[in-house]
Amino acid sequence: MAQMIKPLAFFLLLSVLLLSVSAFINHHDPRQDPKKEYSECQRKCQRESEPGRRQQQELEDCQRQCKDKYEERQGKGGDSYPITGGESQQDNNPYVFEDKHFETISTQHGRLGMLPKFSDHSPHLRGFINAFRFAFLEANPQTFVLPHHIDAELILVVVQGRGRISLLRPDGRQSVNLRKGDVLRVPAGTTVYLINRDNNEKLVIAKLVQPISTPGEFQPFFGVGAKNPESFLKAFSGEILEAAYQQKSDKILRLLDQQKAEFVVKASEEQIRALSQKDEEGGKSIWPFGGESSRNKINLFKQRPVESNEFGELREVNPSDFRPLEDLDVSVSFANITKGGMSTIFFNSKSIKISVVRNGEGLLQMACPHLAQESQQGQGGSQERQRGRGGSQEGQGDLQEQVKYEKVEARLRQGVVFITPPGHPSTLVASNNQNLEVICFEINTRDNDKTPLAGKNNIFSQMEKVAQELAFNRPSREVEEIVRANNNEWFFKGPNQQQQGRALE
Ligand SMILES: [Cu+2]
Repeated sequence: MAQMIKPLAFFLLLSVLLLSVSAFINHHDPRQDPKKEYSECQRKCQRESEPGRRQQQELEDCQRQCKDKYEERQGKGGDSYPITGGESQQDNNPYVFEDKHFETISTQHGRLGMLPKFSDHSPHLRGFINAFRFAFLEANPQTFVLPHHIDAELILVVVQGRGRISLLRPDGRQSVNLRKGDVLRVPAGTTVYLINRDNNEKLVIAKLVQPISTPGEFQPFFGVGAKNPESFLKAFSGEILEAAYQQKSDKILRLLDQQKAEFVVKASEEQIRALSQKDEEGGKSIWPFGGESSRNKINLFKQRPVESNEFGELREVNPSDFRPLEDLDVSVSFANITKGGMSTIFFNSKSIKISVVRNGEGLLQMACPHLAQESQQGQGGSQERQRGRGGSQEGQGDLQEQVKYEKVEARLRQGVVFITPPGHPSTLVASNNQNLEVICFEINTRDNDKTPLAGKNNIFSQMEKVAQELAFNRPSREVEEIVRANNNEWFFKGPNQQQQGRALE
């Protein structure tokens, strides 16, 4: 008997140790923040509710307990955190961001939204992606965004609307008209101002931001502004300003105090017209390259599709098409999936993808080994204990982690942002009512392969017959029957109406 207990005790100790080590690595102490604790609790319920593990009733009880605990900590009535059964899955999704995740500065005439550092959202987004941030700018019709620079490299994609951007550099000004689909690089420290030159439509710009001094952190610098934003010139003393501008300092300060509006200012029709000239390029080109690829903008929507059929199309702007993307090693793409269609299941060999839904509704599904490991670690302790009670003698074999994948699923609608890490197979499904339009920034794009797992040229169909037989343990004919049945490439007809309706409800 004692012989049996010893390994068992060692075993329990080891699993407790492993658990605490993994909790330390993930370094989120959920107790610090009731919201986080609530999310954590909900996620745990979800994990433990996999078929066969827990019944629906038990899941609901578990979720209710989380909610009760949360309310208790918040004090009843005072919670602003959205607790609705349907939302909870999305709240806990480490790869998906919705409106509420953005840090937003709203003013009368526009809005600036920024996602927190990815690692702050989830321990699963700790890596290389944190060199970047995602932000968007929204300017109302006929407005002017005050001149500013930031300590970050910027890639802009015009999601919607008609604008004009001016880039100020020591050697001159470049002003470029913007329309939807335009991709533009703004070098770090370039002073820019913008107008929305449309009468009706908002100007919406998605931004990939790469801070250059502190990883993941950057600041705007406004030269003009009174209160919010304040002009950075007001940080200097009167004598310095007088000496620098050779004017009385009160005169300078009076000038700086005139702008009463916040960072987006209403403009008159005449002012907009006066600023809406043809593209003009003063001074040296910002890009020290010759030829076509030195253009300062390119239109994503006008690129010839790299994949296209009746179920969808994919357009791309790569560093080879647009040299200003080269040093950041980023490409930008646009998937337009026909209503009722889906993309193939595929993975990116190297690139990390940040996608934003431009239009439509749909579904994301992705296979993630990390979440599955987390679930296994979360359950390891109780499983061991059960085995212990049952007197199992299986011993060390149980310590082996199983190779498993958890389904990451998210409902997509306009403005939702989601991350697809490299190697993770995923697919997008458009709803039956509307095309699903998605704009993607792909980081680490050099030599990336998009590897299809279904449809024409999928990698299973490229195995030798014998390899197929060995891998699947079935005659090659049977394997081929499945992996070669779908002859479409990249975009397919989606799951049938009924199933999809359920998934998308
Ligand atoms: Cu993962």
